[in-house]
Amino acid sequence: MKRTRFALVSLLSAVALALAVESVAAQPSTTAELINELNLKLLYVAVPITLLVEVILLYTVLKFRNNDSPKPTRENRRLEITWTIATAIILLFVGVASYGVLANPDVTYLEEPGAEAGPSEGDVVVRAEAFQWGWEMSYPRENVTSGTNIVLPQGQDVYIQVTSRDVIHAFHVPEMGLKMDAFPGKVQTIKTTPLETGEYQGYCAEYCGVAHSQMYFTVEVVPQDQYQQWLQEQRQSQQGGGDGGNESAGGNGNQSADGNESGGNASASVNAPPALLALAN
Ligand SMILES: [Cu+2]
Repeated sequence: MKRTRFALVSLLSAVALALAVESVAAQPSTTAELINELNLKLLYVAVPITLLVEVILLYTVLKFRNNDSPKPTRENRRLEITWTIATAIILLFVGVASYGVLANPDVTYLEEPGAEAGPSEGDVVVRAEAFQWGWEMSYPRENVTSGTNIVLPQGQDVYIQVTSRDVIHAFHVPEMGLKMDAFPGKVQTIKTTPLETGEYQGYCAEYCGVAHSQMYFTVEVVPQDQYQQWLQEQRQSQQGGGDGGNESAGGNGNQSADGNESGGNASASVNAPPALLALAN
């Protein structure tokens, strides 16, 4: 009996330790930070439970391996109350920790009026429009399009409005913890704050036809001043065309070849051959 109680006490201590865990190493975005911290916390709870179960299992198998006439366990109210309470505490911790992350606007952003303040003056609004088979990224506030490349300033609140032109796609940037379905005729918003500069790979995460696997895009996080400079360059190079008429915003199979300084962008949108297009229709 003492042994069991000892095991339960160590389990509870491990859970308490998990609560005190310091934050994970630098994360690409606030969203990734929230998700990865929760993952680590849950791991701190799950590992001791797994070990406890495995140890009891091994002990039982070894100890009773030659026991042909086992005696049934007698009722032990104390033990039953202890493990009920321990389980309740663990589940409560998991529930509260998960809900805290799920309800955070950087993980689940709700656009209900009054529920959550929308993008303010200095925030970045990006529109990510998916189509068969590629992406058209644009900055509606700046009247700028950027092909399949998104450039974001570090440390600034970002709102990505995900939508689709045709079928259901999904916007997914695993490293930054961003994922959202892209529905035709519906705009769903992701809110996040990029924390680390760098280039992050994104892709379509909803099977949408023959060239689905080529629906790549990149998210480039740069310092604020570099972002402003990039924006300025885009505005200047796209001035002539105005809304929608510029060279990087063609309809089907656009190439986004507007030699911007982010160069080496290997993920140009898909130029689907006519045969593939015919297949899909
Ligand atoms: Cu797709």
